[in-house]
Amino acid sequence: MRKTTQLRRLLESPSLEFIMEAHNGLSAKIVEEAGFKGIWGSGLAISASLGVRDNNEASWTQVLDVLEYMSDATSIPILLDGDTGYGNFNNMRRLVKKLEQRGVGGVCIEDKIFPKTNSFLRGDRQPLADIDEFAGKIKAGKDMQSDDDFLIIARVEAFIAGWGLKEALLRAEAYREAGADAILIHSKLSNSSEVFSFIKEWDNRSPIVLVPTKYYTTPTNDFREHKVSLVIWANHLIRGCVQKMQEITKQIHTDENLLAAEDSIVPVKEIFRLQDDQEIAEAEKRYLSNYAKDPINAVILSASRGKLLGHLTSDIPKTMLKIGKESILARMINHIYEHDIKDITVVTGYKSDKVDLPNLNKVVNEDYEGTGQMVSLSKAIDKLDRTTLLLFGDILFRKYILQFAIDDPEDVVIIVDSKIDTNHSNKSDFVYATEPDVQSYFGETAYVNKVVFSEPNAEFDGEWIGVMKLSAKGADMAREFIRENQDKPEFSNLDVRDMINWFADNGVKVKIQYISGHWVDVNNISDLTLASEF
Ligand code: SPV
Ligand code: MG
Repeated sequence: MRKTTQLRRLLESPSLEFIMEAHNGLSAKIVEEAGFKGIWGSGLAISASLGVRDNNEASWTQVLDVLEYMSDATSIPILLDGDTGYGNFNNMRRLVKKLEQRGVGGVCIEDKIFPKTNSFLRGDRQPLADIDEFAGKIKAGKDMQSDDDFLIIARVEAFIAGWGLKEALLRAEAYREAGADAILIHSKLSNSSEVFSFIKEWDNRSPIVLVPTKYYTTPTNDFREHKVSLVIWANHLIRGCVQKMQEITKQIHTDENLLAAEDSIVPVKEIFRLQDDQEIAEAEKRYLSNYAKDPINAVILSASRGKLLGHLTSDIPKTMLKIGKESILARMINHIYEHDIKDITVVTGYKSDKVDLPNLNKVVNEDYEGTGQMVSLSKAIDKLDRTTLLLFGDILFRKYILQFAIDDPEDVVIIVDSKIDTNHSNKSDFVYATEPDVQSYFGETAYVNKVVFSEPNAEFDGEWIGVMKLSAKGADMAREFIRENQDKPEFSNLDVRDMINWFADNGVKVKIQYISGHWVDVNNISDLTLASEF
């Protein structure tokens, strides 16, 4: 429905309706999200947000530019506080034309003299417009509008200027006859006696609009009983955000850091949401040809200390242990870079501050001691929004191994070493597969039947090395698994193999890419020696 029609329906609906102040695109969006059916484009709030006074210091085209952002950001109508119409009848005509072009639902003009002053400032000294001149301005606006539903509301300032009820009624009637769609009767009293006395005499000649900023203690039901059509909450967003901005700047200035501030403001991702970044992400898929490549995320689980490595990990997590000149993690990251994957997230825990490589997204599993791998992975759940490589942070492997995982088009792929070293007694993730490695030479595809945490044993088909690829769909399924389970108490103990088993048990095929050696994991001192030779 056209915004003009929406606004007219609000005004003419039999029940009391409400619109709320906004002063830019963002606040307009917040008003719409809160459930309001219309927006008040407040002169006070827009001028304040621009850092100028409510005295027509911002030009009418500058106000128009703000309105364009507000209108573009929302699907509900805006009623502009058009002050005095920014000039005479001719300026009013031009204003109406431009507002219609920008999808604004209507305008309210007040019977004062340009440049105006806010009604709550020196009201008694404010001169009122000549009645006939103002009525002509309304008529000019009505004649100019091309959309019949565009609203022109006349705001009567007789009470503000101290002229009383008789003058208010005289003016309102002249404006109604000139074509005004409604009367906004304004008052600066702290009670509603003036506006209610007006409403009584007005006797429903046309819809009534109120701005109860000063008489805010009047119960809303009293407005209903007086058959008010529209109430404007005129400046409460600008006042609310000024308070918050003052608090937060004071805090940051005093603290010289962001710690306390961070907890009392919205996260950056809420800003992205309000900006509708999601839409651009989807549009990129449609319109950017190289987006089809679907950039890949890598998530490395590196939260654990590596207790079996004793004093070597007393001050750093094992992922930061140096093998030759570089840490395990640095080597892994270099491998990942070679596959043109730039978005790498490391889940840290033990001695998280020691994981300080450049260009890393770091998320922390604080409870790394009391939780399993799935809790760590859940910390990076936002990364599971596209093809994702999942890696354990304590392995070294030859480069081709990642290529195997990346190139396989299936949704869930794990790398399994079919060469089982039964002399090696560490417990690890061993796999029962639908096919052993030898069958893959004959073109058979192997899938996981089950992964068990066990000592090595010849009956297994291989050892999962801690590398997994999830396609965008696979990543979706992993995210679903996390969402469905993370509130259950047993989630804290789950490891990635439990998710693999859940996939296998629920009909999601987990493809195996077999390798034979060419990797090591670092669990104890002898692994470290092996790794150095690797
Ligand atoms: C505004 O919001 O700018 C108004 C209403 O004109 S008031 O400030 O209450 O006069
Ligand atoms: Mg105003």
